[in-house]
Amino acid sequence: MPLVAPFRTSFGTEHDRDVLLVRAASPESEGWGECVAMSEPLYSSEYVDGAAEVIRRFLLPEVAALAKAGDLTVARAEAAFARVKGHPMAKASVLTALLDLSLRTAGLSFGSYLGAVRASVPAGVSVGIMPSVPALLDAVATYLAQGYVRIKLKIEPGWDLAPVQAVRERFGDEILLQVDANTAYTLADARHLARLDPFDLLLIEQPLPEDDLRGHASLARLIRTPVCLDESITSARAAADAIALGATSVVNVKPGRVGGYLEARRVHDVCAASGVPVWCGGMLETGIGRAANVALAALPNFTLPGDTSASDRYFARDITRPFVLEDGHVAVPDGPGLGVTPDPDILAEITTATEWLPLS
Ligand code: SMG
Ligand code: MG
Repeated sequence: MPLVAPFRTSFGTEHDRDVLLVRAASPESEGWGECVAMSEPLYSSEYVDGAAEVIRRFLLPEVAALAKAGDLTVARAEAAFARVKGHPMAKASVLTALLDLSLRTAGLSFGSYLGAVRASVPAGVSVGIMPSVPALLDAVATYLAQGYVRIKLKIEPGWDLAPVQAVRERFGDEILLQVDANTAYTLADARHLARLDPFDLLLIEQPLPEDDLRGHASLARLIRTPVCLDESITSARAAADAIALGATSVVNVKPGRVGGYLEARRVHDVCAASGVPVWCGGMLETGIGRAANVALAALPNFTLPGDTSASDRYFARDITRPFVLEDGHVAVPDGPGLGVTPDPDILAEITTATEWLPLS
């Protein structure tokens, strides 16, 4: 799916989204899950073709074995998937399709199942690295005019202080502003990153490598901007460890990165128990992944606006009914399961390959 504009981060530029969808079908109903892996392993080690292979070869046989024994539930599938090391995004896509199927069958929405306490969630927007500061200011002005309640700037060495300063000067101290480095710095950059302190950012997201928890803990003591981990938070246990070490004081929850919505809720719970606020990250999802994210973002400890933007921030035409911004908020779907389904005509138009894997 072509993106409405290229999205540049410290690790690369996305021009379009190669989407892998999982559909689970039973005689009564169907369920959908979206795999958030990118085409290349640059955000994390997973990539979309690899995820398809893991699903086909290692995950679906586990689902088939459970189904054959008459034991198939989402919780049991999650437990069975634990035998397979890693590959959380592949696992999450299958588990989400199974969860959607079972919730649709039961007539229960994702939001009610997960424990949503809000009917809509405030929407932030993630703004990529731009060719120039004026181009960035134009983009931010457009998003603010649309009603986004929080701006996140992607940063990297050479594109950090100047864009942040320009946005603060142009739009003032009132706007909620944060930055995301996607692991582009090292602890040796601590003094440089401390120069962001005067700009009163909500947080700096994942400045250091994924496995550098100790570095993040040290950095957190050297800068005033709160450190928020994204890539490093691979499970509820990783979240608990990062909090205990002082490596993170805010957490970005991405269901794909932690292996699904059950684990994402555990991350939320662990953080809540430690008094650490969370927000919902984004992976340029279509309406399928977005529906589930928006439901998750309605849980009580999601106290900061997430990267849960409206469909038109990403795609000229989404595959589901579009998510729209109303007064800076996106509504949590309340129909059974995800509450949205892909439009068959749109799906047929953009589908490049389909594989049907019967379980028996
Ligand atoms: O879905 O709005 C979105 C994108 C939010 O910046 C975003 N995601 O590190 O948080 C992040 C990035 C990862 C994906 S970048 C292609
Ligand atoms: Mg991030």
